[in-house]
Amino acid sequence: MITSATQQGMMVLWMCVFLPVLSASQRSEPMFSVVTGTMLPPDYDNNPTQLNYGVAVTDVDDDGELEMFVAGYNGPNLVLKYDKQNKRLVNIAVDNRSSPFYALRDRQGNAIGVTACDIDGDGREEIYVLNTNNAFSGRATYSDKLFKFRNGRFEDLLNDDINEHRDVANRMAGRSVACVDRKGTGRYAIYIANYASGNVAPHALIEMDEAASDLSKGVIALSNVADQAGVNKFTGGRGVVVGPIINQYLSDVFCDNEYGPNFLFKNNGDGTFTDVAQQAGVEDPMQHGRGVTLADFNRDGKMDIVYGNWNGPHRLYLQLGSSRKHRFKDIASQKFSMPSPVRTVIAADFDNDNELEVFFNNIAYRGSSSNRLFRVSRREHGDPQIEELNVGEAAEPEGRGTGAAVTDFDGDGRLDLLVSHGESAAQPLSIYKVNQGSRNSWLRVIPRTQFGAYARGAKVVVYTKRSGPHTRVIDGGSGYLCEMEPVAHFGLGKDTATNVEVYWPDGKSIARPLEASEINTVLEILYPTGDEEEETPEIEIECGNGFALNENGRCTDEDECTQFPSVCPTDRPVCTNTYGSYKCRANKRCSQGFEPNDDGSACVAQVAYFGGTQSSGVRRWSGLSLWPLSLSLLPGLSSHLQTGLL
Ligand SMILES: [Ca+2]
Ligand SMILES: [Ca+2]
Ligand SMILES: [Ca+2]
Ligand SMILES: [Ca+2]
Repeated sequence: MITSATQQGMMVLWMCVFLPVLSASQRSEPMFSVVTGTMLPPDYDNNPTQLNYGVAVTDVDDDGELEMFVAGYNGPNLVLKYDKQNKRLVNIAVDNRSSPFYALRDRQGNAIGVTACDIDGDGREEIYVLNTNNAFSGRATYSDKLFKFRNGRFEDLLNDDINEHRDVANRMAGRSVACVDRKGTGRYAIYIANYASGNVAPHALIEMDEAASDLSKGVIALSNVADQAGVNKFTGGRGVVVGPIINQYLSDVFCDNEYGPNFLFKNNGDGTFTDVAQQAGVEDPMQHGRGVTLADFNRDGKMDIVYGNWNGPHRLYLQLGSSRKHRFKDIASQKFSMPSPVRTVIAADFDNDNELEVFFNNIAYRGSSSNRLFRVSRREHGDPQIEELNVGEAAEPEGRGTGAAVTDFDGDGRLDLLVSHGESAAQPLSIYKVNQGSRNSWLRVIPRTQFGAYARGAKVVVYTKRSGPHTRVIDGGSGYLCEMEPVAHFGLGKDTATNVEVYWPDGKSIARPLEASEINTVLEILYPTGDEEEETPEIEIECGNGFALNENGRCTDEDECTQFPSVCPTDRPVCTNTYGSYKCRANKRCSQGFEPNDDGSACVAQVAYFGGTQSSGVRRWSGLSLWPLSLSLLPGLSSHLQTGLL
């Protein structure tokens, strides 16, 4: 007998599965082509058919090129390196005990989350792997691993004698991990989004204890500082992303959680954090977060947050407000927010046309579920426009997608996409190349820490002649269980980049003009030591329309309303300064709770502060009476969520 409640649940599922297929207009040219067959054909050594999860992009072998570390769940972790001669990817973590990468395989660990960053300040990134052996939540039967290159090979620091009794070997079932330079020292902490079971397994933050360590002897003592940093909360941890989200340069942390509100941890500047998710309107407490990433979609210099909710509405939270009040509003369109069994979410300019795309990796879960791609284009004086693109062969409707990462492994200036699969079926990895935009210009910027490592969490701004400033954050962990390449990738289309600014997590910054010869290249930018600040650049910095150089040599928004008091026409005399421009509107008075619309022709409700229960994406679905019900409330599904899906 099928009960009516079960039927309702099934209807929801059927809608999840088929609505995206019916609604995708797919008029554009396909974005991705599969190249797995030539780049990484499935085989036992390099691309085994196994359960894989997260992917981190880091320089594992220290040769200056980036590799992809893939978390293997029921098989070894893989380290995929691009072989330039044979134009294919090979796994350098080979099954040979004499290999320096042998320990990275860690066949016993059920690895899901992975992230890399320099925790000890030697300029080389360590690799943190989160394992979830035999547990969905709470205590796991196997420790996480923190691999450091030492004594000619990778070794696990958590297994060192000194760390055995420091309560740092995270034996909890968690999900995502990410790197955060919480004090701007260039020595990173690992943020671990554990999945709590009651009062077991709060979020953890593990870093080197400098006083207890002796770097000259290779002794690295680790501490869990989650308590003192104020992030040791109990929740169903899922996605984590790090960067100057509401701070200008300090690294903040955003977590999208399951069975509980999200966290937006504002960095207080002293290594502690305060959760401001409620004030910012990003708690989304009824939804179950998965993949998350940061991007500045409207190019106002403020980071926006985009994430997927498991079979719930996906969010595109645009950051509003001044530097003191941090508020976000969900601008996801109906198509964009369409619930799906989502895993990783990536924002990147895949076709180098200088507008960002958002890639949703969906897991085929009780039926097929295609991956989807949207372009989010900036609009002058309006919220960005969202259009669905044809994802091409990366749709993989039967793919059991569990993770994905971008990097440009063959160095042609166009991003490549790796998708991992697992969970409910063993599938090999797949590799995609972008078909579109081969004639567009690009620029790749790699900032380094004071120790020479990748500056995860640093902010990179590129100013252009026509499309304004483009802002990127060097990824310290995003997607879902993943970490993208430590590179700020800028598509330029036919535009010209005029100068670049980098802001490190300690507030240090540099600005320098770009020469024509630097377009279509990779720029390494070193941490400023102080001497180079005095140098006078040979060519002048051009900030572009609406921006001017300030006394510190940085491009800043011009306040046209103050500088040119009569800049607005008499029929629209009210001037509002905006980032890179200004707005003029008619003088209209509105009653409390309302504000004039953009042109001052009418009063509209003020952008509310979404106190937390529902945000606009939910309300848009009110036509479908079932949507406000989260799937977890439907009988028969909650137990599956609790036990089956990682
Ligand atoms: Ca390398
Ligand atoms: Ca290191
Ligand atoms: Ca923004
Ligand atoms: Ca694009």
